[in-house]
Amino acid sequence: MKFPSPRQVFVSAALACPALAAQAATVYASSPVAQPERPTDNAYNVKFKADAGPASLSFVIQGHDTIDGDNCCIDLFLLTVNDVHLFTGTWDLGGGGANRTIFDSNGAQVTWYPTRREVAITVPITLVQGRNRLQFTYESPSMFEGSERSGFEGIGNEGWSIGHITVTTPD
Ligand SMILES: [Ca+2]
Ligand SMILES: [Ca+2]
Repeated sequence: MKFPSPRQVFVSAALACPALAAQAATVYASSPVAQPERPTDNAYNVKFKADAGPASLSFVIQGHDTIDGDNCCIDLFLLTVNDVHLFTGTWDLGGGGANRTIFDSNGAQVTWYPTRREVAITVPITLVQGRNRLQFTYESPSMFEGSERSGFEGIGNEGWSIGHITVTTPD
């Protein structure tokens, strides 16, 4: 017996009910204006109201100057949603070093654009009823995995910003 693939099921449902297909409600979208450059060891918080349930969060990290992957001078990006830490990664966004996903509890899709010094991330999240909080953080540790790193470098050497933040629900 051959079962249809999930994609076939989706296409069939879309044809049967076009109004239901490809409709995602946007519950939060950031301003299209680019965020200012931030130093590392710094967090950016977003708060919005929503109904409880599953959602998808997308955003783009922009590196400035020499944000590092895993090297002497590692910089770590962390995502926390409603006080639950979901993701930690590090990428070469101008400073060199290895790209690594260090923690990823929800199965994030991560795309690295080295020439633009950008990383695009889409990750499933769970919204709570009422106020929800997204926290985006970049850290420059002076010690990581048992070895000394260079720590904070500061704007002019390295900075970051976050943009294109959207939260959509499957309705
Ligand atoms: Ca650097
Ligand atoms: Ca660094």
